[in-house]
Amino acid sequence: MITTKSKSQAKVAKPETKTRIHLNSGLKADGLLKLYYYMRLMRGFEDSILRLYQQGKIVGGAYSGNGNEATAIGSAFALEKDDYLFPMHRDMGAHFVKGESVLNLMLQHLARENSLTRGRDGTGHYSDPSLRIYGNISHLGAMVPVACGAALACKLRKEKSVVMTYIGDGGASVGEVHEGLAMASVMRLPFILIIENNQYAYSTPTAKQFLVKHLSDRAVGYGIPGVTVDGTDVLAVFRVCREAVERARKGDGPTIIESVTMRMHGHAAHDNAWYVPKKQFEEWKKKDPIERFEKLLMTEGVLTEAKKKELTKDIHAQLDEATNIALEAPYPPSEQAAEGVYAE
Ligand SMILES: Cc1ncc(C[n+]2csc(CCOP(=O)(O)OP(=O)(O)O)c2C)c(N)n1
Ligand SMILES: [Mg+2]
Repeated sequence: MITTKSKSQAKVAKPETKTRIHLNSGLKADGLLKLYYYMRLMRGFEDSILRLYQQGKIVGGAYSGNGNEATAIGSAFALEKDDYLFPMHRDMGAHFVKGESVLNLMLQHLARENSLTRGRDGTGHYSDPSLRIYGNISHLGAMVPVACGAALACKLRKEKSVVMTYIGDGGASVGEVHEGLAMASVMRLPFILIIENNQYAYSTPTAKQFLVKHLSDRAVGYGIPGVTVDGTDVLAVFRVCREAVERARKGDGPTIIESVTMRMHGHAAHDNAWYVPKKQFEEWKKKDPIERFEKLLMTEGVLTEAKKKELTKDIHAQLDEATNIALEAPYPPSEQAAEGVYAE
């Protein structure tokens, strides 16, 4: 399935409602339900974050990966426990898949003292080394060489782990992305780069960002495989990522995967995305990753209305509990504000 551009002309998935999700993922019912659960949890969590932001309980920014659930979940689901995940700001669900708790992520967003960054940050700039999650570096592109460095470490230590990271359609233009890929390819590092092409980089549409047909076409310049996948189809994303992970684990080097999605919200909560044509949102709404997958699971008899109700109740209970605990938790003492902010 994954081939270099010269051998295959992977098609960019257009937002058509007709596209059928493929079931041949090698996953059994429990795996399929897990994908669904994590996508629902991601959306539920981010909706909670946006509500808390509107209530003035979150300072700074509040980001959402609405529309990106299939990409974040399908990709991280292809990783094993000992693999490394370097997620970006649209990949909240990937943290959950890798084992992060709802409470830890809630504490982090509410900048509490007992959060992963001890209240120094209220968005995605956090890590949890115990789960091999290294959360995003704010400077777009900078994380790619860092993730490649982790992949080099895996290779030097003869570990069988692989490293997966993400970049946006806009971030993919940053020079460090090229530097990282140039190194990862020639050193055949166990590295997977997912380019999340969600049509916009803040207010800049992709037409003003690049001229290649598919961002995965760039792989040919590094001599590595590149594939474009429908980023609203969780099983398609999972399949291409699993293949890339297997290649990387075997020592065959990196893969670039372009996952085509739509950023269904503004850049962050402060942005109402006035610059996106309404029609574009309407077209992509028909391909909502969660609704598509839910429909498929219902048709295949994997999901029932009763099971959906039970799962919805469980997600709401988890979110309510985490929100209540986090809101009660203290902020860090102000006299410690400068501690742990700079490297020694
Ligand atoms: C080097 C750099 N330039 C600018 C920014 C400010 N910034 C943060 S996110 C963003 C848009 C990124 O767009 P894209 O890479 O397409 O990712 P998306 O937000 O669409 O997922 C910008 C300009 C930054 N963080 N780093
Ligand atoms: Mg983008």
